[in-house]
Amino acid sequence: MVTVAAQNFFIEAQPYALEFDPAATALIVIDMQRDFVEPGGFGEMLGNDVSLLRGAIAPTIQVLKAARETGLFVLHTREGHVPDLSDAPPSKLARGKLETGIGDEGPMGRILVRGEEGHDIIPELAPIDGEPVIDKPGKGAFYATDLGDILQARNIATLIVCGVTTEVCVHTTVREANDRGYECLVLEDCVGSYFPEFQRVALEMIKAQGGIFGWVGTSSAAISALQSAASVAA
Ligand code: C5J
Repeated sequence: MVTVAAQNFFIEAQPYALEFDPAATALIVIDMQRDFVEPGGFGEMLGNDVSLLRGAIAPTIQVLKAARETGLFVLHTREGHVPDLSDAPPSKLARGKLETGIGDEGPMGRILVRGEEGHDIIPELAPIDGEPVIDKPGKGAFYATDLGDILQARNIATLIVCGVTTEVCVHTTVREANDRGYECLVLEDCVGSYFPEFQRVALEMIKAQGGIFGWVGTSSAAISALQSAASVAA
């Protein structure tokens, strides 16, 4: 791993290239949990085809590798609740009138409950030592978490965002981050939705109107920018 220098680089993106300082940039991987990506979890209980999310895994592995090699700060999030569900609003528990819903026993343990198998990040994208894992009860990663404090302590200004689902937890987090002054780049092939139309429109919404709440790019553009930063720092 190299130590990143305080110097600016560009990532090709839409609506225009995003200037970033690797020392002030973090990669955040949102909710790549078994509950969303594997059969038998929350995603499937909602009636979704979870295989639709799996396309985001391979490019995210490559982005994670490049980020780690560049010395970028990497964080992960997980959506879930404490075992007594006291951090889950009754409205969330009731939503969908599910036969098997949040807190109920499923094939990977209790659905969306911390400490259960389904709540784990998938092994392909497992965090390594030093990478914070933010446990969040909501869709946004800033709500009821210490994410804001962690980012501030490191003077982070830019977030590169991967994860699921594009129109729910990725969107909510990016909107929260944008309102707090962060510049967010969402990597289109590293985010996934159960609904192809939502994927397309959610990405359009981010970059529309001059980048109303962020940028959209690709894993290959991000990796090549990170590699340039790593080669300068080496
Ligand atoms: C959802 C998420 N879709 N991580 N959560 O309920 O997007």
